[in-house]
Amino acid sequence: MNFTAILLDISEGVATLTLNRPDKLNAFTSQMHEELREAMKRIKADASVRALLITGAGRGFCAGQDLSERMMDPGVPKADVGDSLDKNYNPFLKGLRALPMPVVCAVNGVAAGAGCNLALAGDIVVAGRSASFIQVFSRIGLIPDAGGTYVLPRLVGTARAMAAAMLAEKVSAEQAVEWGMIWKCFDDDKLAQEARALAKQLAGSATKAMALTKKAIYASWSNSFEQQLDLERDLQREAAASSDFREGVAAFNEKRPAKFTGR
Ligand code: T3D
Repeated sequence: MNFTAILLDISEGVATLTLNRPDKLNAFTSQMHEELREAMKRIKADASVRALLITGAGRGFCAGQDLSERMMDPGVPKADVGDSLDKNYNPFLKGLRALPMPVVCAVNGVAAGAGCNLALAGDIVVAGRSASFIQVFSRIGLIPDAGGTYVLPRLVGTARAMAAAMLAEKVSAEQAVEWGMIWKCFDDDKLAQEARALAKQLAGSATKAMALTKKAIYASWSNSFEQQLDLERDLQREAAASSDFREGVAAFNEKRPAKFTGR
């Protein structure tokens, strides 16, 4: 499959997935979803990939579902948006959560609707200073989807999540950092370079430990303290069985930088 609605580049251990419909602020179409499915297959199958970077082409990150695919022309059966979530958005978001490597989202402009919640699905989210986040759904009579009602209150608390969802006000990148919704923001002209450097740093880290860290931290959202301690014990056993653990300890004792291989 040739990609047009997205771009996929794999180099230096980093897969960079760029949403590529800049004239429509990278709104999701069925074709884009099809290409994203294929891209995720390729990323998972490529053992050289140790970090995923997601960004948008042009002035936006992603404006959510392309609403021209949801025109309600008389006589045309209504799209079943539940089916669209089941078939497109939810598997993609579950795939990102389960991906055994860090996912960095570099939000280069407006992130609205499902585009906002895709941005928040990154394990580490960075943004350009002029970027913004909008839970735009209420403006068109929908509820936040693509994980928004799960992730947002956990990141920023119920009060902010509820107001963001009901009022659909723009949250600036700086405000998002202040709220703990994202990790950092950078000057717009530095974002691509900073995000790439971050993804490369992660790609050179102990990938197994990264994958297990993300598993543990997300599991903590629904675990008790006791369950979480048990999970840490189990996952730490797995991490300690990796050659990267041996390398990390050897490098420390030999006073040299570790050379992690991701195994
Ligand atoms: O249906 C299902 O499958 C269920 C899943 C739903 C998930 C969802 O994401 S629902 C939410 C859908 N998204 C929206 O409602 C956002 C609509 N867009 C906007 O509100 C604004 O565009 C923004 C606030 C994001 C940005 O505003 P602004 O002023 O910076 O840009 P603009 O001029 O509105 O947009 C630029 C172009 O992109 C424009 O096209 P044109 O006129 O130049 O040819 C605009 O129509 C197009 N565009 C932006 N968002 C969408 C879009 N076209 C189609 N669908 C969009 N979502």
